[in-house]
Amino acid sequence: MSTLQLIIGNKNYSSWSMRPWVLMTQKGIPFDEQMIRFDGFGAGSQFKQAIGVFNPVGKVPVLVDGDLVVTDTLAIAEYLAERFPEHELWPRDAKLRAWARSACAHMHSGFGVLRQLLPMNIEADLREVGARLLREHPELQSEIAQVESLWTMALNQHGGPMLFGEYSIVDAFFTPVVMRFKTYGVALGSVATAYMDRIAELPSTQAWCHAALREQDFLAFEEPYRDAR
Ligand SMILES: N[C@@H](CCC(=O)N[C@@H](CS)C(=O)NCC(=O)O)C(=O)O
Repeated sequence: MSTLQLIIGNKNYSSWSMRPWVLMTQKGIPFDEQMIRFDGFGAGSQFKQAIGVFNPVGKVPVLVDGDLVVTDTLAIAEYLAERFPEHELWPRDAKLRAWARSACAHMHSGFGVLRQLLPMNIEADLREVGARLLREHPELQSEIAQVESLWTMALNQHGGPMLFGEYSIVDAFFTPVVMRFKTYGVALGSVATAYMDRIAELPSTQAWCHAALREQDFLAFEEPYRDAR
């Protein structure tokens, strides 16, 4: 059996790459990582040239399993869940699994304002920017409230410690949101805050964040709010 290869972007910035990376790391699924540094998303960028070999859509993450190439986080998560049933990447209970899938699907296709206005930037402290954005954008407030009520309902109804019991794909999907809320100083109620802390303290999250902090890149096209580090 060949070793899985996960192709990712910069750890400080690439929220989509973070999801399968923390999932596989947290669940003990071995893989080799290949990082393609972001230098721009234009057709002529080295990033697009390099990722284009694997993914015609030109995005990370990409999972390579022998001669099989799987693109897109949701498809990667589903592939891993099928390939490693013993790791229980989805909740075992059918109802919880359905709810976890709903939350992931919504994360994948929704929360557009949050994703646009609060891009992931693990290294940065943007609490003042966050406070201003919250004042200026009621639609951002409303998406944050939706995330919080999704987390709180799941945690209150299903007992934690993670959203639907044990750590599963859905927790990996919300990990970059936790990172964003910390960077932009988004304050939530006690149940959601405790969940954020549990996610931030996981070995997988810590390992990714330590590597992100070691990166030296300042990518202006990923930095709407800063001129330098
Ligand atoms: N729907 C995709 C989104 C992936 C995505 O947008 N990745 C970003 C990096 S975090 C990317 O590669 N962007 C390049 C571009 O937008 O051209 C997924 O779930 O994997």
